[in-house]
Amino acid sequence: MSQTPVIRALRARAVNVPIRRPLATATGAVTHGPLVLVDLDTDAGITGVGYVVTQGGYAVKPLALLIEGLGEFVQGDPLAPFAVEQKLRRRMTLVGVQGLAMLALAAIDTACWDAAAKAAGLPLARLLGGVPRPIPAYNSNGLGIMGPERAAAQAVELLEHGFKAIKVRLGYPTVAQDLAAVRAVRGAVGDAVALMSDYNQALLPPEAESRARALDGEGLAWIEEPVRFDDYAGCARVAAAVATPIQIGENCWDVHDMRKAVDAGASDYFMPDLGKIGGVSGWLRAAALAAPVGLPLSTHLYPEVSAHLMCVTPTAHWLEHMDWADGILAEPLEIRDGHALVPERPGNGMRWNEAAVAKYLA
Ligand code: SMN
Ligand code: MG
Repeated sequence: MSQTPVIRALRARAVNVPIRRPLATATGAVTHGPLVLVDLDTDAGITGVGYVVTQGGYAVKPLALLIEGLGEFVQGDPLAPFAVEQKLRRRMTLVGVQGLAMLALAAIDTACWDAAAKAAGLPLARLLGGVPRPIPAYNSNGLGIMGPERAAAQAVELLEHGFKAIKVRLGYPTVAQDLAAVRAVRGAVGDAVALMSDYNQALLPPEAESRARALDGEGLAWIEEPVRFDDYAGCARVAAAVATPIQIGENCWDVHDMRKAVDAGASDYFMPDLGKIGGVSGWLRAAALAAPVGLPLSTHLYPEVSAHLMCVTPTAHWLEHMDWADGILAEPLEIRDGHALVPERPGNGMRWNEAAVAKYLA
């Protein structure tokens, strides 16, 4: 039996990576990917990597400090992702395992699993017992709140790489404008393209219900986050009122929030965020919670690691493709015929483009 490597050191770097297609959502504009990159060194000469998204450049440096601070607790520990995760959770109990603290945990967890897969010489999907396969992906880049004309033009661009699914952001001042954006995009891409939509929590339940009813005949693949993410009863009300599936999940912290949403019948679909759900370990629990209730799971951001996880998710649905990390990756996730190709390299497949990282350091 080979020996389990030991964790030597954990380094975190804050970067702000310009994104190719800036995105205006109902809650604000995104121009840069605010990422914290983690490198976890072991005594076996293997380094595990992972990143988390902070959703704001102001948070990248504090989060990097938090990650390095937490990393000190696991220096000298065996490279055992579950044991590391449980130890850190216990240390964090009095802070609360959510917000930046949860993102820190997720970053370390992701890097641990990457190192473990590299130590086994297997891609993460195989280490977890799955088989890499092409994962159906939608192009979620761009298509912000930009008016019907610009949205229609950009929608056509987003069909690059054989994408057959895209997502339009809604939450315009009026329902008539929402409808105009949806119809303009649909007119530009045709009926064969799956069209997701996203309100980013912009509405109160009564307004959400009436807007969802107005959109119900538009053939949308789903309506995402019509109300604030943790108003599970309000969300269930919208879901009950319309035939179009309701999608939520990207803002739920940990599988505990997800469980509340599931118990409330809040949505037809669910999309955990790798960071907020608690990294690879958290995702595996989310997949286990979704399986017995047949809840289709899609991913949110983090397409590189999420693609591996979809290979071991019984109710795997859609992968969200966001290219925010492409600018700092030596080998960005490859998309072909609208599917993400899960790399066969050992680990999660990510390697930093160090020159680019140096350029975008916060
Ligand atoms: C989203 C989330 C975070 C940043 C930009 C956009 C959006 C999505 O809610 O689901 O892609
Ligand atoms: Mg969303």
